[in-house]
Order: sequence, then C-alpha cells, then structure tokens
Amino acid sequence: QKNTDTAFFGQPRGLSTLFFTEMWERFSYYGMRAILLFYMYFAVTKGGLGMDQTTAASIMSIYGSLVYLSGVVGGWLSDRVWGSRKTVFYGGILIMFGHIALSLPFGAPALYASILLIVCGTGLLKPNVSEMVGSLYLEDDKRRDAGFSMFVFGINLGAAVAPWAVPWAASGFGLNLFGSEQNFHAGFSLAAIGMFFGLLQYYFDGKKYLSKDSLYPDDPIDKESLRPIINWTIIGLVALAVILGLMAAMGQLNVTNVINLITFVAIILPIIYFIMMISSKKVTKVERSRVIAYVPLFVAAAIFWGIEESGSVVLALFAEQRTVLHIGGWHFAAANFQTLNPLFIMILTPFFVWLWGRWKNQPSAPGKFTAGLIIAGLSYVWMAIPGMLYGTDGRVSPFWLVGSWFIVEIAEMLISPIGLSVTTKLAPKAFKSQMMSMWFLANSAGQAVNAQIVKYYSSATEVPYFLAVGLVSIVFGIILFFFIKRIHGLMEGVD
Ligand code: LEU
Repeated sequence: QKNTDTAFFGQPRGLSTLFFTEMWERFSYYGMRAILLFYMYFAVTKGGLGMDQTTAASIMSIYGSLVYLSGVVGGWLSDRVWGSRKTVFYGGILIMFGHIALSLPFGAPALYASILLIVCGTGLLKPNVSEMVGSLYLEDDKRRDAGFSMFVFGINLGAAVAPWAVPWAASGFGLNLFGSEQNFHAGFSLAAIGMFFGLLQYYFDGKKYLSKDSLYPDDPIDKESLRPIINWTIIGLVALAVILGLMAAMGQLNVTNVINLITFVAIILPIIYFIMMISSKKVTKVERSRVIAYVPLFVAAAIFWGIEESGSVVLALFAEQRTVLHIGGWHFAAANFQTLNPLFIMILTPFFVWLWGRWKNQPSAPGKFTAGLIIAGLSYVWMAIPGMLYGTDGRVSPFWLVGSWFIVEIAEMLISPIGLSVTTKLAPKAFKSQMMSMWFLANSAGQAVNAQIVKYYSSATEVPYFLAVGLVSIVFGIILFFFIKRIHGLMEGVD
C-alpha cells in the first residue's frame, strides 16, 4: 500500500522517519570524520594515535571510498534477501557499534574495527534508505522530487551540525573537562549517541509509518540462484585470504599495500560493471547507447567527487596547519570547517531548484557536468593562491577555505543532483539498482584515487598540489565540452 497522506509538510508521514534516520546517520558519519583525521595523526600526548600524516590522510580517503563501495552489496542484500526495512536497521546497528569502538580507548585496533563496522553498516543503510524514499510515492506522484530535496536537506542538516557538536564534545563540552587537551573518544561517543537516536526513531516510527512492502525483498532470491552466489562469495573470500596471506608471507602486509589493493578494486569494479552492462543480452540497443553515454559522465563524476571529498582530508589539513583559528574573541577548531560543505549545499539548493525550474534552454546533463568540473577545478586553483602570495610557512585567513568550499559547492549543484537523476534515467531496465550503485561507485573511485595522491600533499607542496589536481579537473572539463553534443546524442532522448 502506497502513501497518499500529507502529514509531513505535505509529504507522506514516512518521509519524516527516513529524514530523521538519515539526518542522524549523517550526523554520526560526518561528525566522526571531522575529528578522525586529527585523531589519527595527532601525537599520543595530544590524545591522538601518532600516525604519520600521509598515512592518516590516505586512510581517510580509502575509508571514504570503501563506505560507498560497500553499497553494492547493501543494495543487493536489500533487493534479494532482507528487504530495505531490515537492511537499513542492521546497517544502523553496525554503524552505532562502529562509533562505540572508537569511543573506547583501544587505539589502532579499535580504529580498524570501527572502519570495518561503519563500512559494512553504511553499505547496508545508505543506498537503501534513499531507495525507501523513492518507494514512498506512487509512480505518478508529483511530490517525489520535492520529497527527495527534503531528504537531502536532512542529510546536510545532520552533516552541518555534527562538525560543531562532535569537536565540542571532544574538547569537553566547553567545560574544560579534559584540560587544554582533546579527548577524541568523547567526540566519537557523541557520534554513537547520534546514531542511537536515529535507530530508536527509525524502529518505532518505522513500524507506524513505513509500508509493509519494505519488510520483504523486491526480487527474493530462490535456492537455485543462491547456490552459485554463495560459491562465488566463498571463492572471492578465499582469493582475498590468499592474496593477504601472500602479502603477509612476503612481509608486505601493511597499511599502504592494503590501501593500494582497495584502490585497485574500487577502480576495476565499475569497469567490470560497464563491460557487463554493455555486453548484456538483457540490454536493448537504445539502452546500450545510454550506458555508453554514461561512461564519460561517470569519469567526470569521479573527478568531481575526488575534489569534493578531499575537503575532509586536504582542506582539513589546511585548516589545522595553515589557517588562523582565532578570530575576534572566537576560537575555532579545524574540524568546525567541515560544516561549510553541507551549509553551502543548504544555502545554494533553493537557488538552483528555482533556476532549473525557470531556465528554458538550460544545458543538458553533460553540459552541466562540464561546468561543474571546471568550477571544481577552480576551487582548487583558488587554494593555490594564498601559498603563492604569502608563502606556505605562516597562517592565512580562513576565508580562503570558505571561498574554496563555496566554489566547490556550486560545482556540486551542477553535478550531484543532476547526476543522480540522469543515472536513474540512463539505467537499463534489467540493471536499475546496479546503475544506482554505479553513482556511488563514481564517488568511491574518486576517493580511491585520492588515497594515492593525498600522500603528496603537505604545506610545503600545497601550491603545486592544488594547481595540478585543479588543472586535471579543468582540462577534463574542457575535453568534455567538445563532446557534449555527441554524449547528448548517445543519451537517446534523455535530457
Ligand atoms: N554528501 C553526500 C552524502 O553524504 C555524498 C554522497 C552523495 C556520495 O550524502
């Protein structure tokens, strides 16, 4: 049974359940990420783990990559085994325990356990909570787009509040609980509590307001099809164990090599998906053309997300090491800057909704992607300026960061919502949910590349780093420009 009720600001009541679930989940995720980088590389005397900065930066990126890579499995489990309602709930539980692990003083082992739990948990929760938003509406319900906009607002609300709340907890709630030092575990506890609120609300309200359909898989798997999948899973796990075992035997089982391995998987997986879809017999000629059109958009999205997601790594390092944090009587934590990304999204979204609603001959999706890539590149070129003007030894105004985030969020407006909707429209019938996973895989691939390149970032190298990465994005944007018409043609009528 579908909802026609209008109890939540004109939207079905179930939207409020999903809104708050995702708000709290994102609160916990982005709150944790805001302090995690510093927790990893700060000295032990300052409450950190004392890792070297390049390893910490690389872990941040590969972690981000894995979180969206695991959605492939999460989406499948929901479609074929558990149904979305349970899958989301299990995911939330794993995420909460992931944050609890970090709230305990168990150092690096707790860190790796937490990463594992949150990667699995987010893979179960994130794609399926979005999928449930879509299924609140009947096919022709005109409220769907507005519903998604509200949902995305919830995401960013959680993401914007967390970089204030979590560092505040880590610093002792302004009560000087931990002296002048930080207690990162207190911060991670707040993330765990946030996810707990999300779960509580999801469980009780979900029972009342979410449809019974969501309790069952859409396309339940039968015993026969299950067997080969179990076999392949076992083969995969054995292969993984063999690879890790070989690495260990050769004395090569270390963080760097595990990161390299994951980078490889995150890049190869979408390539396999593309080959599979393009060569599948279930895909019609028109659909095949659309998938081919999606390839350059995917690459563009990966480059964009690479820059966007580096905000919690590269720009976070810049905030900590190169920015004046005392302004007037105020002292900011470097982690607070993470609020700027979601804040600008909330500010800019209404303007762009208005713009797309009014602009008659607006550019096609490839056109918007072109502009997005060039603008994202400019947000990096912008960050090269302070180093060029004042050198890289001292500290500069935080407005450089504010400016960079503002610019990159304009790019996000041109790529994120547009990409999401074009992904659904270009999806072949037989690969609907896989295409949705592809959208997250673009982010995952971008962050996997980041895990390799952030190693070259430091204050000393910031100018060439920002220029080089920024130019790659701009140059790719320019190349895309010359193919806009061709790609649009391949899209076969999709705008
Ligand atoms: N900022 C987005 C979120 O957390 C990123 C996603 C679209 C990959 O939801």
